[in-house]
Amino acid sequence: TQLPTLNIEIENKTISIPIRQRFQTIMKEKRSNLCLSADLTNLDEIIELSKLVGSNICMLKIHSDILTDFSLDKIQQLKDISRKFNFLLLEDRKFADIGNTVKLQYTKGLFRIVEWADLVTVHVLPGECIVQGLEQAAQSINEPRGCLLIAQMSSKGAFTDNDDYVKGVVECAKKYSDFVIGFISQSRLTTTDKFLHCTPGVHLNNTGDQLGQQYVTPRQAIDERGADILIVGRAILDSINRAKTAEEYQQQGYQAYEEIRKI
Ligand code: 5IU
Repeated sequence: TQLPTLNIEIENKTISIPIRQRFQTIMKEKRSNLCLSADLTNLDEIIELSKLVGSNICMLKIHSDILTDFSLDKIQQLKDISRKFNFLLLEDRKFADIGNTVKLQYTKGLFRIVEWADLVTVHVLPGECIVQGLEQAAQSINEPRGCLLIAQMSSKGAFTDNDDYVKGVVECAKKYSDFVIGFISQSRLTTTDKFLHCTPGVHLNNTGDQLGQQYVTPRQAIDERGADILIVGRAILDSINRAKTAEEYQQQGYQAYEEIRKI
């Protein structure tokens, strides 16, 4: 079954764009490979922040389960802003259960993630059934949906540092490549450009935090860790001028991306 595409009107013509292509178009048009990780607990604040940095980012990542003021109305507002500024919304849900359960977690409960998140993150620990469950659920929505498979993690001592595990994740991505548009990774996993490699653990001034996070610079993330997309949280959130810092990460990130990936 074919996943739905987003219909966009350009010069009175309706053009259908699948999510992978849409992501790549956004990156090129906005000259941005920056994903802001808005790990904030207030959705009103995220909404304000998304207007401030909307033109600098290609994606906004949130954790809806840390929000103290979540409502479907407010998340719709965020979705509208993401359309206006042309960035994707990623719910960093890190699904990790059996197919039937993730289907419910994706569509039901307070958050009804499938209704607003363009993309979600997924652990492949349960096997390919997790992707099957999510893909099935996504077909109930008449908008393009996709996911990023967590292949590797940035934290110290991560059990994803295992070649067989990572190989299995890549195989799964290839098998479900309509719905899986890329990875959360710490190295280049495929030779084709089909899968977007999104890399967290990026900071210009720090090397880590007190809880196992490990940082590299934007250039290192692209050059040494094989990143296409830089996922940046506290480097921007904790800075004195979030807008200016976001612009710096956008510029440095995209310049390194163009040079290193030769796009
Ligand atoms: N994140 C990581 N590392 C990972 C994965 C996800 O840091 O391996 I998978 C998330 C956690 C947080 C964001 O939401 O990316 C990074 O935030 P900071 O840039 O503030 O460390």
